Amino acid sequence: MKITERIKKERLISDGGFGTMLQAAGMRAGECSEEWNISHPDVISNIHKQYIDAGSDIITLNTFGVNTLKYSADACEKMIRAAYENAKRAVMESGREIYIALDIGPLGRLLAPYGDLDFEDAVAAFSHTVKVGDSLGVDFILIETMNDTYETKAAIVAAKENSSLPIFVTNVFDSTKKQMTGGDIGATVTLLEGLGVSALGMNCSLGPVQMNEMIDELIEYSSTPIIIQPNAGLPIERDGKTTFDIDSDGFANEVKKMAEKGVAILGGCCGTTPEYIRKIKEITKDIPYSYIEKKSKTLVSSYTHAVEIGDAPILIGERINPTGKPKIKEALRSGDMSYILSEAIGQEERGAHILDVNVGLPGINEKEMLSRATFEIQSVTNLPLQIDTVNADAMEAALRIYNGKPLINSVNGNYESMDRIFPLVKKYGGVVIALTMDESGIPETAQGRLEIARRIVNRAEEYGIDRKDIIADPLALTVSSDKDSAKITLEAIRLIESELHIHTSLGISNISFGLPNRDMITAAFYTMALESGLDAAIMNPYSDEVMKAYYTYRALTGRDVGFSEYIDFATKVQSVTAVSGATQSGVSTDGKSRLESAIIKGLKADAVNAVSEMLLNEKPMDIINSHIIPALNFVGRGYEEKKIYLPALLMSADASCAAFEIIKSAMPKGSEVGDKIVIATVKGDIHDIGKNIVRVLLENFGFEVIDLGRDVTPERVIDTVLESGAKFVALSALMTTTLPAMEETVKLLREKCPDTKIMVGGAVLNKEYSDAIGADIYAPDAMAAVRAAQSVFGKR
Ligand code: THG
Repeated sequence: MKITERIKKERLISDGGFGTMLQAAGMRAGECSEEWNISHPDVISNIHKQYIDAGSDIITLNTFGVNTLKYSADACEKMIRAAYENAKRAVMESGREIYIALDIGPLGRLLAPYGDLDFEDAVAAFSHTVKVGDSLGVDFILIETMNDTYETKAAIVAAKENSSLPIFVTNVFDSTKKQMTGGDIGATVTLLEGLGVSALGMNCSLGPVQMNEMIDELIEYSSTPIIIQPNAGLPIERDGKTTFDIDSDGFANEVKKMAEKGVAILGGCCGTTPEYIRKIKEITKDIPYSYIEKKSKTLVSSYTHAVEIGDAPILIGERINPTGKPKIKEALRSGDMSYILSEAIGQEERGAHILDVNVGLPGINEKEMLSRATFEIQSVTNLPLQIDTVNADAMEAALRIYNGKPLINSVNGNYESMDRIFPLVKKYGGVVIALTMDESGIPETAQGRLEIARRIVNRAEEYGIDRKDIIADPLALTVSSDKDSAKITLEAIRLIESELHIHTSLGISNISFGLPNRDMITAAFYTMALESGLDAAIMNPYSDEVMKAYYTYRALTGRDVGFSEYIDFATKVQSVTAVSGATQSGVSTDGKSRLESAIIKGLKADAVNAVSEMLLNEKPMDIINSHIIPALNFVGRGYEEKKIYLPALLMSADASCAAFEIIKSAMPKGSEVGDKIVIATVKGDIHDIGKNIVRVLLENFGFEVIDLGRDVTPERVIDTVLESGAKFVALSALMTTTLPAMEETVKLLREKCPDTKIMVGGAVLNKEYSDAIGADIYAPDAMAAVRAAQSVFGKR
């Protein structure tokens, strides 16, 4: 039976930590574990066998780290083939129905714009692994230990394009319930369900106790079966060895609660041996199982969070649209993104929840421009986007690189439109706005518009698209040419919601076209529409009248507890004269604060322009000290307070770096001497994302960083420290298997360079471990690393 059918009927048990077993079998730190598929086939096969004997229904190929960014395509293929042969042998010997998962882990590099790996290059690397796995006959694809939603999307797209196997995805959350690049549980579930995975959940990094605290939230969002594979608790250091703090009985007791909550697949990650699997099999065997309940929330997402449509009124900012806006037209024609990016930020600051992105203009390449705009806008704002185009190629390009589940504007009741757009929705995920019009135009009656909405919902269902992912837009048309148009549109809103039980949107600005003082009519219409049940308005967030209607409606309908939002807005509106346009509300035109705000907002081009102007009458060092450093500190503080996420921190670093380059060329040579820091990912570890992030930030805070890269021997670290005279060393490790190499490096440093400060960090480390191996400083994240360096060098 297919695994997707099995998990409808019963809970399954997966295997435990493979690295743990390999280490026990004698693999040394730093060895390529997948190479063992070829050099030690019996060892690998025997590990699978032990898990099967312990009760695993699922075993995972030893292919976690195999990808074409690390090894040649040929070497990858050989390792995957050997992994499959080893697993197949264990399955044949067992005589049981065991599912074999092709295991895909992270590539070990960060995607652009935060890192340097292009989205399509990531897709290509994953595609190779998928093709090989698919040809061998695995039962499903397990994309695991993912900590960046964008990379996860690349892996899923690769899987869908090269195979029709079920896709399961597990993610790594930290103790604040976020992925490394900021995605929370809602964003994760929304993205993954949009892409149509068959199971989703979490693994690694945390133990079962911490994961149990997150499972309720996972289940609240998910209609997809949940898979959980915790570590055997948190890592501890004992006699030079890494162990974990929960034994098999403690583990099983926690996992039991997960089974009771309805988790479909249970297993383990680092530190969990066949003993752990045996215990969870035993303890869960009599717990009744039922398939996860279907949820009906309409959700879109950005890389950080999900936005629900259908609960509170939603504001969709309409300003990134060239219609009637000469400035945007000019920006699009010249390819200058900075104006568009400031419009994105300005609308976010004004309170928009979602941003519409429309760059259609005669004479420009819309496909290229829309995907570029989508990519750049999602790098400077946390808001979900609404991709708005009638060009299907442009739509596909933008949906592909969008980091989340977008709104799609739009389909209509014409079959040609639906048959073009729905396959894209199915492939990339999205909530679609359904315009109630077709080849014959817009029906004059509300009933006519309802019938088109019904047709669209039915057609979507044929494509496997749920009605919760369709939002009907019965079209607001200007009242200036038809006195009944507002009335009919509002009636259509009511009719559609009561008959079809789907949510609605309207472009409310349309209603006032051709009339004086448009905002007056638009705002009144908006209130009427809300009262008729409108869920989302495409609107101008700079319109005080419309924003007043929004806050007032929330207050009067009991949504604004304590009237706090109303009071906040009302007092602001009183003291500010009309705000119109991003130049006033977004980026200040004043030279000084312009650089600071450009860096804070991560606007690179703006930062470069600002700094070039400033250099005409300010000293380079003054610009650094009075503008760049304060801006970076501001962002750094926001990150520490969890108001800003890692990608935004890196965008700011990037903007400041660009500004810094300009300043450097204007500075007298040799006038600046940085404090030196040697940084390395330890021997055996090829995951250097964390290390790269720390390097970028340290450089941006003015330190001179000597980056030794990844898989660095202790000897090389020592030699570099001695040669350079650096007094500070930063070491990172991501895998438990390389922790011994970190300890060795620390030991050797202590011996040969006793006056050097040693800082350590990485996903598997914690303070206790850092103390146990004798490091001076444990940095839980990149900003903490900067703060530590500042305090060591007396810069704080
Ligand atoms: N439904 C859906 N999508 C839509 C609409 C809708 N997209 C387009 C439009 N209607 C909503 N977006 C806009 C964008 C701009 C304006 C109005 C609606 C607008 N522009 C002014 C003009 O044309 O004169 C210029 C405004 C200015 O610069 O201040 O009003 O109904 N699904």
